[in-house]
Amino acid sequence: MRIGITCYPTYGGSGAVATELGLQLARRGHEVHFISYAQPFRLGQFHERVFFHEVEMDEYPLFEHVPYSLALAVAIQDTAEKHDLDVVHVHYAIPHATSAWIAREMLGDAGRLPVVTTLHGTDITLVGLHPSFHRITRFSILKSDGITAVSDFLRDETVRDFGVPAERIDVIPNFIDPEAFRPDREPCHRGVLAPGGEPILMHVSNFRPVKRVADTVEVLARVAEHRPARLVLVGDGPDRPRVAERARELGVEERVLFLGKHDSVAELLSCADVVLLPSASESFGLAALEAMACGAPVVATRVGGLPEVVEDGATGLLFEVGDVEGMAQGVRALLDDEARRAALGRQARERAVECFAAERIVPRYEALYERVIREVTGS
Ligand code: GMT
Repeated sequence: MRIGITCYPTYGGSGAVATELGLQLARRGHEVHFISYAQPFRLGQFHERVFFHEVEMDEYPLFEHVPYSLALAVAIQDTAEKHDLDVVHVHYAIPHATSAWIAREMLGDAGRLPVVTTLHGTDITLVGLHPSFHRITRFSILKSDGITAVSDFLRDETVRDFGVPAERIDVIPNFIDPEAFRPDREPCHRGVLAPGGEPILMHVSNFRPVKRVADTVEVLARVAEHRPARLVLVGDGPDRPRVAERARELGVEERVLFLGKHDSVAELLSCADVVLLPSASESFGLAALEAMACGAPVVATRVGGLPEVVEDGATGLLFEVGDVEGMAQGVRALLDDEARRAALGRQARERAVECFAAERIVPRYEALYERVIREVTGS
């Protein structure tokens, strides 16, 4: 099939998932056309069947904000016509599902273009609830020929808050490439990340308020009262200054390493002894799955879709949002009992491979594309 994919190219789970999906589809023989305002951040490698189409936009003095949704709609229509796309798969409903609907309307019945929308998280649980977006998000989701959500939690939120019938939503979880994310990734950076050989706590995110990154520093400070430990923070975003300030206030800035944004998080996650994900909300928590695939137990919050990824007591530990004392005690218990920590790490790897490997999940997207193409075009 010839598949168009639209996503946010910036650092975040939805862009990572969309990019990996495109690469996996290309490896399985499909032709993949990414359509976005910039090259997706994980699309570094060349692949003979992967193409990137940049959305062209013109600044004009009259515009306070360039109407990206319209430019994207035209780019989708152009790419669909020039490359005879069989289906367009958009990730994150706002504004991608709307742009895809406009493109399909402009193509008319002759070029009837099936559209699949994947809901990722805050398009439903936060941004989409805003009065400026709610009605058009609902409209655009319902106009999609196929709808997926990355967790049962997110499907249920979509049913409750947007009135989308449950039977229209396929739950297809996020996935990982178990060869890319694995415990023995080389080169190993432990010597750099923890020169004194201390255990490594790690967190990966875009440092937005919903991630509660400062809680990772609170956990580290409590653990460090009893034993050596380092906290490696991967990523960057609006909360980074506040996190650095909290580390200074708690007197642990020497134990906290800010690494900034990295595309190769797999090499880093495979150095972690425990990965922390204390989010206030997560529809899935791709970072938790990537950590599990790298053999790291995950200490996270019992919110959203995270309990569908992290099995409490088996592949990690789950706590209420803000329970930094509980998380610190959980981390200490794991670090004080290496056999148990390693066992949870092995079980985390097993669950990641058995339940969330690309070879299990990607065929579900292929089957969905084939279904909507049959339903829409009759062929
Ligand atoms: O929803 C967002 O904030 C954006 C998105 C992203 O691009 O990071 O995150 C969501 O999609 C990820 C991939 O499906 C999920 O793993 C994240 O849990 C989800 N974020 C939230 O629900 C806050």
